[in-house]
Amino acid sequence: MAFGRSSRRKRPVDPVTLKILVAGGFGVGKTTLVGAVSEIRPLRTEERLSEAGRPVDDVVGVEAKTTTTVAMDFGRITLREDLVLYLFGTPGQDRFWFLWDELAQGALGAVVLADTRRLEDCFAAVDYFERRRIPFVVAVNCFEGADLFPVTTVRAALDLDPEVPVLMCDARDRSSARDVLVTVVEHAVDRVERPREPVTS
Ligand SMILES: Nc1nc2c(ncn2[C@@H]2O[C@H](COP(=O)(O)OP(=O)(O)OP(=O)(O)O)[C@@H](O)[C@H]2O)c(=O)[nH]1
Ligand SMILES: [Mg+2]
Repeated sequence: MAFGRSSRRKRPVDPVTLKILVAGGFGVGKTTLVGAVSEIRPLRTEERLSEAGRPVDDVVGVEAKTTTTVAMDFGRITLREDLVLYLFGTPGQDRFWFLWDELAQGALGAVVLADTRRLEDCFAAVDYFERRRIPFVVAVNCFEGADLFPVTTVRAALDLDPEVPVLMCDARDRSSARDVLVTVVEHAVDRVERPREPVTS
């Protein structure tokens, strides 16, 4: 892109704002990721996991977890002076599925966080974005003690289309989480520029 003389002068720009969803199964690190990258104090809607909730809250693999998201997480990150992302973390538990359509409205793209110890927990999120044609990337949150499978294995297990990016991340680490978000934006922009062939039934 050619920059004219006027564009070299420093002046405030109105940034483009994009909405990105951070989705995935229960306890996979969605709230953690939004909190790690957000430059504003993230809005959280955490409730304590109670004994009463044990039968419905499957905490296998995340036994240390004491709270769960009941509505959404919200955060913001400025990727560039002219590009700001609004991040919406979904609740992970099935009983909050009714909130997803509301949260997904207007989203440019999504991150599906996955934990290789419970990979099947992200099937529903992958399905959801595939059906609605919302571009998404799969980010494997590398918990300690979890087997590190190669990207090709994760891709095959989730039966992903070849163009869906899969990457490893640490949801607690700001730069790692930021890399995931950059990948989503790049992938979504790529999809807008090169739309897929319509599915024939
Ligand atoms: N070891 C390790 N722990 C993590 C990582 N990411 C998150 N955690 C921990 O895992 C637990 C779950 O994290 P959350 O961010 O609450 O998960 P969530 O996906 O928002 O959970 P729900 O909203 O209940 O579905 C917390 O105790 C985090 O501290 C990680 O990369 N490594
Ligand atoms: Mg959460």
